[in-house]
Amino acid sequence: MHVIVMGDALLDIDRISLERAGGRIGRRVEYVESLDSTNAEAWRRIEHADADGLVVFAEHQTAGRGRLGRTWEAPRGAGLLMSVVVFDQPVGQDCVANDSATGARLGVAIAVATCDAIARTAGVTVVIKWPNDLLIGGRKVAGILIESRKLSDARVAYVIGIGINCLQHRGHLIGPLAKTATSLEIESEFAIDRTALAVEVLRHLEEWVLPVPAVNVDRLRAAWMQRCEPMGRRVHLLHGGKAYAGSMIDIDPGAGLVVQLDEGGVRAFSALETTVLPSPTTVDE
Ligand code: BT5
Repeated sequence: MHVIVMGDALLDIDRISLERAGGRIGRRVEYVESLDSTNAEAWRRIEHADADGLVVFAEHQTAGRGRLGRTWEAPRGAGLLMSVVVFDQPVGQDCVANDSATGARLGVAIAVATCDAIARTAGVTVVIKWPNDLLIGGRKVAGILIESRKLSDARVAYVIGIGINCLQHRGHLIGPLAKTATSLEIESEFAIDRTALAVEVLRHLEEWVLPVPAVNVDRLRAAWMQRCEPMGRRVHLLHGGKAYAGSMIDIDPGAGLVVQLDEGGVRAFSALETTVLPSPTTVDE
């Protein structure tokens, strides 16, 4: 892990709290300068009765996690590293639907919200790559990790982890990331204010994520389709130990990515159970 201090502009947690006053997401904001993982910290704090809407921020993670055991790397102070806790039952309202598709719809809503927050703050065009990557010019600028657990009172808790590359220069993106990753500092013509970006992400999550259990699936699908990689693009996927190749044809917010398979037939792949494989360059790039 390369630790590079990115100057003294730490996240302004007081400003974030103030901006989120009255909202559900960000009603409690915690800041730990350095920790293992903001997602891990959010789970540690979830036992507190009042955790719904809690957001944990950090400047540095020693064990930042991606999906499926992968890692998230960011120099100290360079990224926006945050985790948001959402319970499936809105505070003070009737219990909402809690079907298995809620998690999948949540993934779509979070990607749309984060995509818009970045685009708005940094003035860049961001594209969603299924299931959870946000790209600028084909390079990953942000990743999303959604974890869920059933609580003892039968509610489901979600921890939404978001990592956004903000202040990294090209020299900070080392090893394989040199070719695959980028940052807002590299891509935007504006000075990047991580605090303003944090506020914007929370605001967009409130707008997109909270209505998810009751949301109109067509609206979610349309939002994704406006922001995603072009349909028709080829994909190589691993699901249930078997590799699949085909062309993306649709997103089903409840079921996943819909693919026209080379072997014939159409099938949906759920984000939770599917790994996107690198495509052979001769075929895809
Ligand atoms: C993700 O996983 O993209 C989800 C990343 C979520 C990170 C946030 S940070 C705050 C919160 N707390 C946590 O502990 N995690 C969340 P995945 O699709 O598995 O992508 C991981 C892969 O992305 C790695 O294997 C690398 O190839 C690549 N990668 C790692 N760090 C990167 C970075 N800073 N920028 C771009 N790509 C990166």
